[in-house]
Amino acid sequence: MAINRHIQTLDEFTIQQMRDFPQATGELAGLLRDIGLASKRVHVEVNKAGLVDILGDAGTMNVQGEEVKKLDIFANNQFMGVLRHGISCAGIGSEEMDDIVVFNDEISNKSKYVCLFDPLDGSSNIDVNVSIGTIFSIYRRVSELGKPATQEDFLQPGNKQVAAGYVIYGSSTMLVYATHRGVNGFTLDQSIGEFTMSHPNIVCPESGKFYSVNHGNFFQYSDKVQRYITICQQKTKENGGPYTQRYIGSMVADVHRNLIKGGIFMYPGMKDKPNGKLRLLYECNPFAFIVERAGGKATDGQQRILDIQPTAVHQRTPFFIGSKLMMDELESTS
Ligand code: P6P
Repeated sequence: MAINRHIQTLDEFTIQQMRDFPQATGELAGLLRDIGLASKRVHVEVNKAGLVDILGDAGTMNVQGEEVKKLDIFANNQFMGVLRHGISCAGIGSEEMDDIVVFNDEISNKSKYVCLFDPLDGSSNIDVNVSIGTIFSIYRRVSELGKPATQEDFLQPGNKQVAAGYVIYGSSTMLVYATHRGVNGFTLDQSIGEFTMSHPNIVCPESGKFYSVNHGNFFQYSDKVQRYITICQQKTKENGGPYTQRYIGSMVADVHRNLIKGGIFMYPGMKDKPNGKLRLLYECNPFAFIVERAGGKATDGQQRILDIQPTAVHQRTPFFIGSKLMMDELESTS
């Protein structure tokens, strides 16, 4: 008997979402389609890294003072190109670009959304074949439609995000995105070149066994964070453990695992870097939006990530994210 197992593609899903909201204009569906297209192009390059001359440094430094890998630049150009020539985005901010880029053409100025990207997070892992990812954040503009987007469109708190997501280029390529309606995961089916629904209605387990942190910085962390890490190390069967320390050094891979299986990821502030390393707008806000939609929590150690009022595109923040009960235990650690 033929199995009529219709697997919904990303485009079919976003169109279905529109049917549920007759007032929807289709711009968000179009924006997600554009991001999916650029992600497929990045997937092709990432999966042949090593075969062609795209490994290694591009010989330039980004605004963070980090060596820029050639794939970083390629990925940034893919997202920039697709969105600039689409009809759903008025401008983008990116880890790879010093300032926001306002597309400022007649069609783009009428678009009601702006996007922020980390086009290829974890790029230091490219040369050693470790999973890397794209992270994106989508806001409705606060500036006047018909005119160019402004800085204020990009400096909104994370709780104003319309949608957020990531693509993980790993053993398979998956696109996960969240709206206020929930979190859904789509795996790239290379036989048809489409992202297809593989993880509907993702829920972050209330607790888990994974804790993710760079132990090399242990003595740079606050006493509270050190005490919580020690608590994790001392967990036994009797009190919800034993825990496993898993830290890939690629945030998309670490947070994705903890989202699916339960766990906590921490990039705390340190004595010499009180705001830590990770960027608020295009790394922490998108993941905080996704994990909260899935039932988890995300803070900077003091407040919800999503409530932080940004002041600069590339600002950093300490970052704690994961299963609700594990985050509660961290917060209650004295
Ligand atoms: P560290 C990758 O460079 C990244 O931005 C994140 O993907 C990752 O979680 C973090 O930095 C790793 O930083 O200092 O532990 O190597």
